[in-house]
Amino acid sequence: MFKLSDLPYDAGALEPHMSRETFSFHHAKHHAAYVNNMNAALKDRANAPATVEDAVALAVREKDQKLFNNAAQTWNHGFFWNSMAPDGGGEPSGDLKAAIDAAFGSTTAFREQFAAKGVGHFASGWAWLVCDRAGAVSLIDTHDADTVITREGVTPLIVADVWEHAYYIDYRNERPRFLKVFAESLINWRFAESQYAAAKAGSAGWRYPV
Ligand code: MN3
Repeated sequence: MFKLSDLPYDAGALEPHMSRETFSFHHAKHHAAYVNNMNAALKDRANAPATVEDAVALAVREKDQKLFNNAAQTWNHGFFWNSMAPDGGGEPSGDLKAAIDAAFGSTTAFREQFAAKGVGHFASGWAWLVCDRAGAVSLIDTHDADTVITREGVTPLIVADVWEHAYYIDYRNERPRFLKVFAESLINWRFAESQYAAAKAGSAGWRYPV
């Protein structure tokens, strides 16, 4: 049985950008429900996976959409909490900063293009900053529960949840305002840099805690 992963900060730590009330629903109810539903989908299986990453891979192999939706959403939310930090107004540095400048022109241009990627995504899903094995960074959006961890050679650096439940309490219907705040004031650049270093070293990066 997998557990709901803890937040890496206090539920009030991202205020005023993301409220304690949002976390009381988004983490304690939405994320928790995905974990519970994943566990229910895995109950009584002989080949029970040892990690959430393995549960996602199993769902892909067996074309089990219900398991995939709940396992991928469990993973994506754990990654999303780590993609934000209370001091998130900072800047990327080092190799990651150089890769962002090469791909987008500047950190400011990255922030605008990342927000635009999330705004332009139709309906529910996720906006990602990813890198390839050579260290080149790019933007990807995925629909519903879809995740980039099933993609060969792709390492996620940052993700923004663009499901309405991610922003409706704090921003109502204003997804563009939420994504502007995310891109400018919430990104955990030290986490993105650790993911970037892992990708370049050929290692796995962040894993959902078990
Ligand atoms: Mn969500």
